[in-house]
Amino acid sequence: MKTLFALFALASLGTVTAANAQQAMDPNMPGMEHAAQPADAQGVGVIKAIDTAKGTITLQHEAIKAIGWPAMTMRFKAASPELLTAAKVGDRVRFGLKPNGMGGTVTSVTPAN
Ligand SMILES: [Cu+2]
Repeated sequence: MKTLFALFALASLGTVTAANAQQAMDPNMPGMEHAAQPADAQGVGVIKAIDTAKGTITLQHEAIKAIGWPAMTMRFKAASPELLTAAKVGDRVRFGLKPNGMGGTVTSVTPAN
């Protein structure tokens, strides 16, 4: 009887361990999903164009090391229309960016030196 109990205990222990391991590697876990989401990045660049009709801002930005982007000029979507009136073409700005593949959405624009 003692042996049977020991075997049972061992078997349940093995089951629990296997379940934990599986859960830890499940990418659909809420915690993992959050971790996989790209965080906002910060960039610095000069505004080359603003299109209030399309809601876009073109920035000649410096390299953004946090997300591995080299320096380049590109057009971004603006998160809100207010961002497009916060600065003007030719201004050097610090901007918040929600990257999405090779593009992204600018979430903030503040003057930079
Ligand atoms: Cu770019």
